[in-house]
Amino acid sequence: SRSEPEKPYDNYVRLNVIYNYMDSIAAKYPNIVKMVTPGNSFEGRPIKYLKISSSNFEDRSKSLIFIEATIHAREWITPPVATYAIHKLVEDLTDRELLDKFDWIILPVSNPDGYEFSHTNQRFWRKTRSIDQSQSSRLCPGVDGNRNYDFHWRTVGTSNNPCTDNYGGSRPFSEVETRIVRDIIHEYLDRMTLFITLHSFGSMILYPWGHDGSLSQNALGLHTVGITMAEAIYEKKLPHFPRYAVGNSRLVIGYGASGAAEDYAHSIGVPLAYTYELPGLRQGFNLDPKYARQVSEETWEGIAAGAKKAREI
Ligand code: ING
Ligand code: ZN
Repeated sequence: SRSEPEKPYDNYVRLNVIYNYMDSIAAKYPNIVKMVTPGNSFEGRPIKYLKISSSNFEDRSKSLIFIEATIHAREWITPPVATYAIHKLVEDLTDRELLDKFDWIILPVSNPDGYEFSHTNQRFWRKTRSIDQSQSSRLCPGVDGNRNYDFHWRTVGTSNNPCTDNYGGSRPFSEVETRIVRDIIHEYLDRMTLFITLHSFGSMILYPWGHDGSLSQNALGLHTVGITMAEAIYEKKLPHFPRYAVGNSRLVIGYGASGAAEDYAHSIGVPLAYTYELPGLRQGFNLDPKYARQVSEETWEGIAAGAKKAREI
């Protein structure tokens, strides 16, 4: 007998396990789930996302939520959280309202090259694996995807030196991995109400503007929904997990950064755009995988509560 595919939200798993899970979901629920492969990474790995809708995704009638993860390779708790969201929406259905009221796009691994490299070569690799024309880039591959977006690009908390971890790239959107995320946001901008980019670590919910610490026109909405998300996580978290902090990215995390996904999405018109810094406890990027399921469950509670709150404001 064939065994069930391994669940990518109960442990840290390699890219093929995540993709096998997505493939199996798409094959099993063809009326709800569509697999999209918009392109390949720099090293030629497919980048895959799921479009999830209880009606017809293409009739564009519902507001849309976009969850993206693993632009930073070493942040291993982020693919479990993204794939668990797929599980809850498609397989579990206890939150049926969330499937009825929204369409969803879930992209669990936006940087597959870096993610695999963090398994095979360097555990704490952060960037993509691209090389550009410069000599130093050949010596030091990779661009920080969360500094590569075209919003105050390469001005704050970033570098023009390819040998640093926050290298912004040779130009905005130099990376195919960030162009793919950009293109999803643009394609569905007219109905995208909520964008969440998953990172670790720190137990924080961050919102624009990350480059200068100022607040956007929609700061009240961002804070209201952010607080709602954090409260829902609080209800579900384990006692020894820290309480989430909610606020402006630069103020809460303590450093400014330009060219981040959250700021770009908000700057072009996504009303609610967040960076989640998932818990690291004392272990940081190496959060014990025994907590993968717990973090996935509690974070889903935050996303679900935020989605419902977003409908009120
Ligand atoms: N943290 C984010 C980073 O890219 C961030 C934090 C996001 C700062 C957006 C400013 C704006 O540095 C991680 N863990 O990558
Ligand atoms: Zn990150």
